[in-house]
Amino acid sequence: MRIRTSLFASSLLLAACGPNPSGGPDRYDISKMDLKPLPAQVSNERHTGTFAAGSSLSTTATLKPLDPAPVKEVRLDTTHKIIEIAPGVKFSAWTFGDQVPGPTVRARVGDKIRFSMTNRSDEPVPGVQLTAAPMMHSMDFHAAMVSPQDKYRSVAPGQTITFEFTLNYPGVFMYHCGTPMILEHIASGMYGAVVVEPREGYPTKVDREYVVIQSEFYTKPDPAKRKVDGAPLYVLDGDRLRAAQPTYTVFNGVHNGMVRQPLAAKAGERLRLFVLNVGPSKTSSFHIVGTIFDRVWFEGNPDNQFRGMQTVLLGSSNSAIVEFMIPENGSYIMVDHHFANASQGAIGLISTSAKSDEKDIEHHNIEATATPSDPEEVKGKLDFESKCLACHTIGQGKKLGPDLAGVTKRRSDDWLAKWLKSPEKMLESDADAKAMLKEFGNIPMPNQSLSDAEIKQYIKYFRWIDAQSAAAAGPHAKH
Ligand code: HEC
Ligand SMILES: [Cu+2]
Repeated sequence: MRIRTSLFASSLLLAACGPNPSGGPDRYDISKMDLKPLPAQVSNERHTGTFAAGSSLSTTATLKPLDPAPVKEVRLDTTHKIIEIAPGVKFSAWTFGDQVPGPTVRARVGDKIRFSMTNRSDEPVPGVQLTAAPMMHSMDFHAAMVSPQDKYRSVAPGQTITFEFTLNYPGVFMYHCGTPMILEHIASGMYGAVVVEPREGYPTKVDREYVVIQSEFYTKPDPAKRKVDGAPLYVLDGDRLRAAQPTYTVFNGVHNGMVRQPLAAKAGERLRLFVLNVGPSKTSSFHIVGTIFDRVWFEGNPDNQFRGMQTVLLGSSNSAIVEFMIPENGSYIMVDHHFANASQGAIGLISTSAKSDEKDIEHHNIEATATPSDPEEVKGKLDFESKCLACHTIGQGKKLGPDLAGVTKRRSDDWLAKWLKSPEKMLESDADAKAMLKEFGNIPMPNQSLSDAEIKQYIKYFRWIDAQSAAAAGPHAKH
């Protein structure tokens, strides 16, 4: 009797979801789709004013709720502008909607997107005279089913293209510039996401929704040594680009951006992330430390469902919706589990404390979000985050190695320089180093092959940290 009931229940489920081979209604019935969009229009009219417009657009990681209008007017103009990939790293980028990644479009199956784009790559950026030369650009929506030769045409600076299409499949779709060299246009920042909900909405309820877009940057210092606001300008490194050797791999356009500004959540909540891997050339092994994906909808379509996953593998332009619980208070770490990519900046936090790790700030009096201003200190901080965080923390207690908050108080600059140059020599000859080795379970710190210039930057960064906490502590310092 038990068996019969559950068989009955599962056949009901089968009938209710997905294309049904036995002849039931197919929700992706081609004969019911709009596959006859009007031809694209190209004009010499230049749009002025805001670079991105439309009530379906979200410009940050927080995804706005669905706008119910069945026709979505979307404007994403292209610009050339300087963006900041990491603190102090100013990069000459090309954009949709004047930001990288471009704004996220949210719509529903059956909705029509009425798109327009003016190529404004020839407009000077206020206050900056350094942007790249004007350039042809185009728009390729993976969410559309249209003739690329018509809709994805390149338009010249000053021209406007408009076209419309109907959304036939749910998913999280990439959009990008399709003008040759496509690789260069994507690597310069021309991409974003379209979230298409199923016609009937998602089958689950969640408390918060965020968009996480992974992408690579390939940078080199400007050969002409130009500067922006006193900081060196970085430009696209074509050799690294073709060799698929990024300098930064990031979430939402910024190196460790969501470490400095974590996404908010509360214990007990259910979250939905819309995750897109742009590439252009690397895969992402998307994982969140501390939880399990209750549901994964590969490519953002609930028909492609996995349960209880630890990691989702995303090729270039693949996506997924992942849903999970925040089990208890803490900071849950989003990473590309290809750790070489994570060490280049593909790390972010979902945190239950708005000011992340409040306890530790109180303890060590360091603002978690504080960033030094001196370029050498900034370099030290970035290098520290990518090379040393595996074994050290600053103000969060010991890991494999000591907590480095206060290290400039217990060691001289000379000692630190010698240690960083050659820990193995120090462990042979220096009594303090030997004592430390003993305290850390006889695990020696591996030589990090640092240059003298890098060592100087680390020490400057450690000095800056200790100066911060001394200033914040004032006369009431506890230790
Ligand atoms: C694989 C783990 C590991 C990595 C990576 C690592 N360290 Fe260490 N570090 C240690 C250990 C362990 C010690 C403690 C001494 C020992 O046991 O050799 C240490 C000690 C230190 C000390 C001395 C601390 C004190 O209190 O005197 C400094 C400074 C330091 N590391 C800096 C760095 C920097 C900068 C980097 C990144 C370039 C780095 N470490 C990368 C493991 C590591
Ligand atoms: Cu382009």
